[in-house]
Amino acid sequence: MENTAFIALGSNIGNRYDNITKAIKRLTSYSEIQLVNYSSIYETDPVGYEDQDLFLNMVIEIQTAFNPMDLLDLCLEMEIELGRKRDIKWGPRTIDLDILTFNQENIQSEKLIVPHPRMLERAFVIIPLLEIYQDKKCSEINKLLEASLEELPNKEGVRIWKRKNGEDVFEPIGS
Ligand code: X6L
Ligand code: MG
Ligand code: MG
Repeated sequence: MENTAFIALGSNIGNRYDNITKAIKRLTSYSEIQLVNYSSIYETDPVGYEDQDLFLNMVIEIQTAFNPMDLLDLCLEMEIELGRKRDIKWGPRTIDLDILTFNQENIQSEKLIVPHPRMLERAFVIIPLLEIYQDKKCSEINKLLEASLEELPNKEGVRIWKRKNGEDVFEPIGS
């Protein structure tokens, strides 16, 4: 498990919580993937295409033996398994799995760009990601994330929905 990746999850169709937890369970059912950390779940106003339902968004950190392309293929396969149809650009989806970072690598291929090119422009990504990085006390990236967040409008469009360490404890891989 030599690689560390951060993945953003989002859902705004059907049972959003079910979709997100199913995706995490399926991803981590592979022996090549281990869940290291996860954020709280946030309910977020849709961005880009606004005439759609509210999203649930969160970020997970994994350790993986997969290479970036195999991880991407697995994510796309899992999106289809969980019923994702791609019709409207930026439209509603049962599940969206975006690779945010893969180690410290810079990948510029046709299929995959990492770090995710728009991650620093999206409060629904930065806020949960900051939660996990704060746990790691990684101050350089924390500062970048905090500075990026400060620039963004509509941070109030990202509201805590299920707190990781709250009364209503969230169990992404079941008990
Ligand atoms: C100007 C123009 C500013 C476009 C921003 C931002 C476009 C984000 C697309 C943008 C712009 C996106 C989610 C979402 C989408 C999600 C929430 C996208 C692509 N995915 N809204 N919108 N959560 N809340 O996961 O991210 S579609
Ligand atoms: Mg996305
Ligand atoms: Mg995506």
